[in-house]
Amino acid sequence: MDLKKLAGEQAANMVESGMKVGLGTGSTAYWAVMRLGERMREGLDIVGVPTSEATKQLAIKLGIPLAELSTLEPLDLTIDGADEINPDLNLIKGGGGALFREKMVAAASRKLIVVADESKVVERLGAFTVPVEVVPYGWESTAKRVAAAGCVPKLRLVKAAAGNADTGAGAPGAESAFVTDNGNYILDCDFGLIEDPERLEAQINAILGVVETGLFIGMAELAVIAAQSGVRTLTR
Ligand code: ABF
Repeated sequence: MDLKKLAGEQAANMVESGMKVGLGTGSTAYWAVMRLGERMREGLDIVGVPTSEATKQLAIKLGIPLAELSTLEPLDLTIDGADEINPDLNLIKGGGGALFREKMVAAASRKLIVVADESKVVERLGAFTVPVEVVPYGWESTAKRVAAAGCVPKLRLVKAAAGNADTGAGAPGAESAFVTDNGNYILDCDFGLIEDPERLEAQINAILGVVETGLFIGMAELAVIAAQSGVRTLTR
């Protein structure tokens, strides 16, 4: 049984015609968007705001009408994934690199519904490193300031699919910095298990050069969690 599919589709079935919906990113939110596309073919009438270029392309392929966040907010609800979910429904997100737009869309939504398989549910956040989006200019200096907050920051890299035949730059498999949809870098920061996620989120966000963190505090209203035993919902 595909637990991500189960969770994503269950959340998509909560959407009603006339709603303005934030469309999440990642392999679980993927199934929610796919189900919304299917429900549209059955007559569901919604408008969506994607949380990433990847989700935008998926929504266009499915024929889900899209609008700019600023013209549509407040949204009725957003359905999105997470990397970790604690008992207060505080989250670590951004493993897919979409944390900034995900947080912008979630903040503009009346309700954030998180979809995940049971492996994402934890007692304390932090086994998954905290993604921190930073401006490329002076990122090494920003990384030092973030490190001073008590972590080991690592620049997220991607492997070049193939070298650039014209310039010869970057042999196949060469690594370069991952660049977000917003043209920024990501530092993956290992803080260990986090005692006070709310305090840490504020502390990191105050650091010069930091754009946003993957700590989502007090934003999720509901989590749809799929396990082999079935689907359950968690509330704050
Ligand atoms: C996205 O979904 C990200 O914020 C998060 O990293 C990811 C969760 O991964 P997946 O649903 O693919 O397991 O929202």
